[in-house]
Amino acid sequence: MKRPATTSLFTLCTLASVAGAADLTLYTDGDFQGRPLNVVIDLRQLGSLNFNDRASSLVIEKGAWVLCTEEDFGGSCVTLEAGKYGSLRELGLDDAITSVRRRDEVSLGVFRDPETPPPGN
Ligand SMILES: [Ca+2]
Repeated sequence: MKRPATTSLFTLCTLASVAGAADLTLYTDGDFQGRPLNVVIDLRQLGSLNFNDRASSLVIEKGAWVLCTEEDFGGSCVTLEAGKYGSLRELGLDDAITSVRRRDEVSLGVFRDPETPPPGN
């Protein structure tokens, strides 16, 4: 895909403006309405944030997130890529999300095959 050089400044500005923004935002109502919850780290219990079984729409800014119906990433889970999801009904997740985590482990400078057990075990 070709990208004109003139967009690079725009891209930089856009990146700067969203720096510190959430990677995942949950909304209590459909179409990004209601109370938002900004998520930047894995959350084992949305209930602790008064958000258990409440999310009805969401936006993923960065990465892919796994959304689960039970605590500790249990129950049935759905993985969503970056994008906007105005309704979670078709995914069977409307008012059902209880925990969320990133699909890909965030690692700083360490890359390993996911099939390889971590060293030291
Ligand atoms: Ca809801």
